[in-house]
Amino acid sequence: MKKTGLLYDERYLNHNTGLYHPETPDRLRVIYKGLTEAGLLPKLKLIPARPAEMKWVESVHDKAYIKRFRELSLSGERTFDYPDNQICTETFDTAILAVGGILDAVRLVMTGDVDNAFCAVRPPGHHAEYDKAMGFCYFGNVAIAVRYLMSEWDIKQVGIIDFDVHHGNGTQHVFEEEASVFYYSIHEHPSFAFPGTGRVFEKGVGLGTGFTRNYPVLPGQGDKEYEKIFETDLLPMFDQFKPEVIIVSTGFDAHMDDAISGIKVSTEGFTWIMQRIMELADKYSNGRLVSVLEGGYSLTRLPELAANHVKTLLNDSL
Ligand code: Q9C
Ligand code: ZN
Repeated sequence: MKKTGLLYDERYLNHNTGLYHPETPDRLRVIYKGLTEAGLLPKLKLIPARPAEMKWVESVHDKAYIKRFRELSLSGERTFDYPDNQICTETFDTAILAVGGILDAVRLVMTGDVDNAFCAVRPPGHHAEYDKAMGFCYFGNVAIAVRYLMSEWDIKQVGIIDFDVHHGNGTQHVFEEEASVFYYSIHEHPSFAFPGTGRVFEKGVGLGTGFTRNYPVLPGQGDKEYEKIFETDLLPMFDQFKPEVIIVSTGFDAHMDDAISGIKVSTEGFTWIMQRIMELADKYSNGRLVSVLEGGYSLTRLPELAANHVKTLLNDSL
């Protein structure tokens, strides 16, 4: 068994996206209920949320953007940059609590208080750009976590695995010129082509060339395709890169029952994926792994997906 942290806080429910938005507080409600009913809570170290220090948010985002987001959120305005990005008066504070909680989870992994952690946060982060909210995302949660690791913990090689069904454009853009952060994304393309980036030819820029890897997957594909990608491409790449810490952008929206995508990964397929990532972390990263929730919208499947995910982090039997 491993020591696994769970970042969860009821304040993550306060970001209200209105009626009929897929990125709803119910996602976290059913995840927490799923973990509870699977008997996992007593096995986890609960990490509460706390506000992030602004310097970490500013390590990835434009100060004027942060100010604009805070003001618009507090103003009672309902959308920010795109109609997809619903906001309420609590959205800014919730986004700051997501970042702060994740940084705490990273800290606990680095001090060895836990081996790894699952961060069940809202709002998600991987689409957020330097000065623009996109795709239900406001702050680049994972990118900020990586900046924190590099400047506060002297980590020099970070691996990011993003298996959310959408391309993490925001995360990629932060690190595409750097050779010390390997960003690997598997995502659907073309079909439901949001955000449209993440083409095979996007391989990094300048010194970062070769440290961004995009693997687009056609709609209709599922477990077999993901197994092929891991065995023939992702795992060999990380065998070369040897990350000191692995950060996972965990999206469950490639699930066959998730209405937002045409990808058909099964519940067991997600477990298989996470088992391979755990093996990588054990091999190169001293087990240090932080999983950060991105998308995943099937309220009926999220409980089992989250429970299996956490059992895999715990090295518990499935
Ligand atoms: N309005 C995440 O899974 N769909 N974001 C755009 C056109 C946006 C998904 C449809 C999907 C964003 C974190
Ligand atoms: Zn997604």
